[in-house]
Amino acid sequence: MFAWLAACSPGANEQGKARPVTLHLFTWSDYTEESVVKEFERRFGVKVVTDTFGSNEELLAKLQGGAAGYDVVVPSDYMVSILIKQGLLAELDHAKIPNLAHVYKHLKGLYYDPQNTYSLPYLWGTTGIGYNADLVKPPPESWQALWDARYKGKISLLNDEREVFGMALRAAGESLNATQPAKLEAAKARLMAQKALVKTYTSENYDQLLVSGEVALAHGWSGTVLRAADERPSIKYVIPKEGGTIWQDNLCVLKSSAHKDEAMAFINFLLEPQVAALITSKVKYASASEEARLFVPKEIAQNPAIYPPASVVARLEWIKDVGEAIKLYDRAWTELKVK
Ligand code: SPD
Repeated sequence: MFAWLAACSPGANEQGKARPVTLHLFTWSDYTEESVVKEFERRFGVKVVTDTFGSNEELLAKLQGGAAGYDVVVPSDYMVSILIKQGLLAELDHAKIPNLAHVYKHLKGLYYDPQNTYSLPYLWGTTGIGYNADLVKPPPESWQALWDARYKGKISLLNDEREVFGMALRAAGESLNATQPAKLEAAKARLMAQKALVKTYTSENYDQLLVSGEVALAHGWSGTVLRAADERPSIKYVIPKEGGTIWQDNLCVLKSSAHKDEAMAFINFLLEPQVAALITSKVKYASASEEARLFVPKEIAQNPAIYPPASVVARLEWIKDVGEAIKLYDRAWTELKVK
């Protein structure tokens, strides 16, 4: 699978230099293509150890709690802003990441890191509803489907406070970045009323719950639902008419990393077009690499659920750092989960 890589770029180990470095990657669950990691290890003589998280808040809590030893982390957009403010990210050396040239221009320099000083775009996607068309009739068009009592006990929501509150806010026609206490209270009341219908809040196994039929409707991320659909074709993905989240996950190096050169080499490797194409083919999220799209199978490159057209993107909103208002979200989320 990787013959072309070995041929075009000699790795450090091929020159006989053993580098006893272990790089620690902290990323989303189900977000890695094993053959890619193996190829990096082979070419660079660097071992990669992967640990996973299920939400941006979990990543932040682990880093704030002093989790030591991670080198490369993969926060989403708004979390990049927060990690920058907290002084946790290292500046990237663009000269060591020439594959940045392949990244779509419109995905660079976004609001959370205008010069890409600390982060480079990696994979992006959307948040919508995964549903089993054999069980859910008619097909959902609105977030209100997640409040449909006919599906009591067969609904899952992401275990993610910004996504869940964002969804409840959008369902009511509000911005998913609302900060007014009254709007958040109203969203919490709607989510409390919905709770009796919800089987589970999970960001990590709703694809399997959809496949097994235990869940008929899942609030979820595009690629994860599409992977479930590969296993069970009656599973479909829709972005409700009220709109939802667009997000981008990013490659960053921690300021505390002891292996910054290897971390930059790893980021450059992940953005190599054919490597990025393999990752997208596996995880079903759109690659930030424009060139990568040339190397993915047609069913992926032309799938509007993976690469949504501009008319769909226009209905989507980015989650942003809400500053001090995050305390309102945190409190409301805790109340929702404990009651
Ligand atoms: N299973 C990995 C899914 C990665 C999703 N990125 C999350 C964006 C959150 N707003």
